[in-house]
Amino acid sequence: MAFANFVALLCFLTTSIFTVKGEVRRFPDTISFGVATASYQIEGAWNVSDKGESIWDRFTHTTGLIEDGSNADVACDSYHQHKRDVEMLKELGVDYYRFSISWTRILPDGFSNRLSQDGIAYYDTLINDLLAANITPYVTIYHWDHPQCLQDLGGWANPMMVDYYTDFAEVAFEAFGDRVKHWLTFNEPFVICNQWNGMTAKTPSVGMSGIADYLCGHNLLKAHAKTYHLYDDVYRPTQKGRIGWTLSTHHYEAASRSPADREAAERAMQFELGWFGHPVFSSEGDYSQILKDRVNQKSSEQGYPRSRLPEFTSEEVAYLKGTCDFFGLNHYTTYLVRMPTMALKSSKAGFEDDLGVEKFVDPSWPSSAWVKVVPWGFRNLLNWIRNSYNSPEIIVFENGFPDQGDKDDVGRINYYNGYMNALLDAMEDGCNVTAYTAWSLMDNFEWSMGYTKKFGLYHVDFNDPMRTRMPKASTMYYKSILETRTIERD
Ligand code: PNW
Repeated sequence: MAFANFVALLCFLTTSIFTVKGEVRRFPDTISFGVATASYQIEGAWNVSDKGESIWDRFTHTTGLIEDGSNADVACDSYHQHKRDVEMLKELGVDYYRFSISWTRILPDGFSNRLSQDGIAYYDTLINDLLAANITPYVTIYHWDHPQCLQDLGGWANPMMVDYYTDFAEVAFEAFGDRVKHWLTFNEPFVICNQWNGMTAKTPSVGMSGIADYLCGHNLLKAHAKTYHLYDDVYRPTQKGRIGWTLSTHHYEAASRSPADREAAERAMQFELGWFGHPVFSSEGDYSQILKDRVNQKSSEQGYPRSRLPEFTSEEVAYLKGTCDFFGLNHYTTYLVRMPTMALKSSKAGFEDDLGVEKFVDPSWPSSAWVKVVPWGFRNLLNWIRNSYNSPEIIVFENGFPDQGDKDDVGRINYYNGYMNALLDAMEDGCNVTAYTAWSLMDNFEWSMGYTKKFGLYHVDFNDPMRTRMPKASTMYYKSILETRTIERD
């Protein structure tokens, strides 16, 4: 028997002997646990007091593109029910609560010349109540929703957004930074730019994939870096907090061991996670060579005078590098990837065409809506981040499972059981994960899917004017993990 086979057999035998289904596994004391929400998805009160109109207000009210024709005018009504939200967080026993600030609630006109005292008071109360309950606030400054008036000026394609965004962030640091020590500039830059400015008609979007998406990404990276440096230079010395962002990604696994399929999987990782990850977390900085080369080559084949991916100057590369105090990650599901047998040539610009790989799923994977349950993909992804970006501290800011909202949510329990076991596996592999966040505290407005899909640990009755919240089976499951800091091996 070849030595390699012998070692493989030995590994297999040791894992089979020492890993027993049902065995109790303990999380290290260094990890903390939380849950997350986002302002537009839960707050409601879309036009109370002096709140301004946001792009999602406009989109849900005017386009008819939300699956069930709904909107988040009331949603979970957390603007009025936030005391109950804090009670639920206490019941669950979380260490922290990740929520986001609505730009138009605190800056009704989009600009920082006029603040809404009511808007600020709302977040003040929430933050104070959390701290009184010994729950640490984690604040996302921007979770997909910005003022409609700034969209009318071009949204993220307008370079002035860098300043407008930084002004907004500064108001947040000034107003809440005495108590908030954990900041995220952006939730999921990839989704913001890829879906909104590129791909679909399902979200407030300008279309023009392959152009608008890269412009958005470029401006958003600069807005992030400018805000990071502002915090670092001006606020950190006195407020002493931490700041980063959270990147979403699928895990992309090569469909076979062939070099071509491996190349395809790596390219898919570089296009999704690496688009925003490489400029900030890699030792070289800038967009990855793979992204630059592909978009450059495609652009020239299509007759563009320059790459559709804008370039950073060397000063900008240096300015962007290292602008996160941790690696924030949102993850839900996995794709298999293979290299197409024939290189596709499209005359039309497009992100997927630039990427040029085939993505598919294994039909045997359990699934619900777009989420395929593939816990090992999460483990491999965490290791990909460790290997690609010098073992950063990783904080998982979202992970969760959609269903129809049943209180007996066995599918969600199975999902968390699998993914939290995979998390522990990755930590045992050497990944430095310091916190894990379940999406979401409660059922809420699921963007273009309206209320047709639910991710909550708590059930919300959307027919009840009080938006009564009730625990589900998964509430108790997550609570017991947090209490015991253990999980059963799946
Ligand atoms: C997240 N994907 O978005 C958002 O941050 C939440 O607001 C949202 O409610 C949650 O996921 C559930 O959908 C994502 O396809 C949407 O990989 C799609 C993907 C990832 C994140």
